[in-house]
Amino acid sequence: MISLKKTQQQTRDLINRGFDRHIRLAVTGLSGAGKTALITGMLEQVLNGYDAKQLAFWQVKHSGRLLGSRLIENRDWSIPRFAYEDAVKVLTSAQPSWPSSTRDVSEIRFEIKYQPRSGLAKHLMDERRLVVELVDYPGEWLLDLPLLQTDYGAWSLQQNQLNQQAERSIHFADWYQHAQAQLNKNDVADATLRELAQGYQQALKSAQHAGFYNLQPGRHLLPGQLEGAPVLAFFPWPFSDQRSAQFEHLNRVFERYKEQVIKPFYKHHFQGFNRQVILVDVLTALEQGKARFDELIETLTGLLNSFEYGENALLRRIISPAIDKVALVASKVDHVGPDGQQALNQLLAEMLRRSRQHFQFERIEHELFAVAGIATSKAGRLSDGTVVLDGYLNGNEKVRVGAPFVPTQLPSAEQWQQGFEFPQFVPHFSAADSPLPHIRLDQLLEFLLGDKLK
Ligand SMILES: Nc1nc2c(ncn2[C@@H]2O[C@H](COP(=O)(O)OP(=O)(O)OP(=O)(O)O)[C@@H](O)[C@H]2O)c(=O)[nH]1
Ligand SMILES: [Mg+2]
Repeated sequence: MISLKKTQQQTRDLINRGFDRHIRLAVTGLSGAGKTALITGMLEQVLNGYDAKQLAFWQVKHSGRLLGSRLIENRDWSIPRFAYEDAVKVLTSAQPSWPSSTRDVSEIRFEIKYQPRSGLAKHLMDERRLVVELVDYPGEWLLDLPLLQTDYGAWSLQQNQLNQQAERSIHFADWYQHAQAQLNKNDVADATLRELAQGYQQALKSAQHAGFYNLQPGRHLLPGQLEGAPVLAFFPWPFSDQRSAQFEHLNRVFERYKEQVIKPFYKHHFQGFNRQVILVDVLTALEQGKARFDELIETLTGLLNSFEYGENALLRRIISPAIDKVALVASKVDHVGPDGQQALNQLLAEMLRRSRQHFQFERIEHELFAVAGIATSKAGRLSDGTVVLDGYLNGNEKVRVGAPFVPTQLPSAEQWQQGFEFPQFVPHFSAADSPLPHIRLDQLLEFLLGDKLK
């Protein structure tokens, strides 16, 4: 005889399964935007955020319905697991530092057990589960996405124009001169093409070092396992006249790069993601000055354009994503005070105006946030009303600085002339500080996961 208890358990399992939810979240951002730190911070809060006050805006936590969270095994065992524990270890070691720049793709999954807020489900069972998957990857590789929408000829013309711009040309002028001289010769050996590709790679690296953002192809900057592979042996055709055998050859390499490198990457790692964080380091771009700041806006707009969330979108054809929510996030906001964070929100809205119009049109829910995945400073107000930030610069040197100014709109010529500078606080934690402090991750979690935790 089947016991009543067993029947109840089976019913509960069935309902649980029926109600199980799944979110695959892509954290998207250029190199250095703060993806790895954000993922680490989110895991810190989800897994160890004991204090509901610290997570006041994450409703499931604040209302006491969160039963627990834990890491679970990845679906695909051939993909490295995101090194969460290592990240926390370096942040809280005797000489804390940031996790290093990401060299390869990794994934991590966690599940959240919670009590439903109300309604039918509450009577039928005690708990539900939400599984969340996060993907981390080197930001450089994101830069290849727009290549899918172009061909070699058009891409070359576009890159040539870009590389002639005043501040960029410093890094590319020598290469163009050399490339034109070499390609004008009658016989161009394969070795010459390889050498020119390497030269272009060096020019891109030098531009990256100088703070430029629009750097394609991304695998030139971080080839990973493709170091030295023939599929990377291309560069923009440096003449406006595109009729030549070499052009045709490079055209074929370019198409192979799209087919064999870019598409598989997005197919494997961005498949089935349904929510997206677009992370932007606005503060560093402000520090870098107008030319780089404008380039960041152009690069992001181009990128978001190729993500095209609507019907005929390119990525829909390749990986069929069904994105229903996008968080537009300014990162590292612990370098400024609360007013500055507010301003950053508005500034980011301006920077992404064209993309936001697109989201609006496609009816994709999107919201702006200013967050710090890991907060290295504490804001305070002095008796005279001055807002200050306390933190550490260069290891053990504790400092207090006035909260810096952040423009709410695209800066004026005068503001660019004055320039921007923000304090570079460093992590100063110990293991006892876990869960590490954050700024507004609870609001971000609520936006990204809240509707699935009701
Ligand atoms: N103060 C502060 N600095 C941050 C924060 N997040 C990132 N940073 C800084 O920005 C750097 C880059 O952050 P990452 O998280 O490695 O950036 P990423 O997007 O993963 O970069 P790639 O792996 O190179 O694509 C870190 O080394 C820190 O110096 C933050 O929340 N607060
Ligand atoms: Mg990273």
